[in-house]
Amino acid sequence: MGALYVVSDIHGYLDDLVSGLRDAGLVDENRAWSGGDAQLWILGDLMDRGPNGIGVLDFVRALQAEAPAQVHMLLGNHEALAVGMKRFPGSRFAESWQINGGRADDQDALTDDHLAWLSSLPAVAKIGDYLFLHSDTTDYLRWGDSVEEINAGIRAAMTSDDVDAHWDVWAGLTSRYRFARLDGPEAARELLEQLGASGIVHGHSIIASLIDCPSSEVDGPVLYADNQVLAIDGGRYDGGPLLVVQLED
Ligand SMILES: [Mn+2]
Repeated sequence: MGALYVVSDIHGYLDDLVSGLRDAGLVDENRAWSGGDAQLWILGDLMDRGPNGIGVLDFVRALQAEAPAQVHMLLGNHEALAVGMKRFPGSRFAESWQINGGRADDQDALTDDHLAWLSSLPAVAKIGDYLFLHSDTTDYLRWGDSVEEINAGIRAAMTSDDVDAHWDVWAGLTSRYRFARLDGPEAARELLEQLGASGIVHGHSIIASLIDCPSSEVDGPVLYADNQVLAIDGGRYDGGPLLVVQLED
């Protein structure tokens, strides 16, 4: 396998994403894929909070269309929120959207094509010995006992007409800090054993909140929970960096 890169929680910061990928050699000055056989995994939350969620969404989809074996995207809670808002207007999603940085310009620009893509995203992935998740939670196990079952269960919920099924995805992926608690290392060990991997990589909970410092002081990913868990969300919307992280074997 070629080099492996992860980035998460873009939240509308298109220019930061493009320059981060360019610095990593993954895209060229025309925003075209230049990463060869490298793999890029985007761990969710393209939209909301920041300035240009739809621009990020369209850029990621264009890059994926250009290099489908190289560019991959996981479902984040903000993707679940955007789909829930669009499909169930006037439901309880509206209040969550309001308090979680939802942006009307993004939401209004979502097409059926966007929705179909967002609803079909995998929620978890196992790449080599790594387990990629958006959220630092074990709630994924509510949808299945294996990577395949979890993804099938969440995809079924995301494509169903049942508002409660959608809500459960949003709620499950919104929970956090499971691996930062006192028994976090044990929870991580159990999840890794269950899903057959040896290290978790996640976004969602900003690094500043995990190590108790301002986001402006964050300069790289943080390994915790007995070195089993890597947090990569630098907290761009909170004044931190958008981290494009190359993983080692
Ligand atoms: Mn999130």
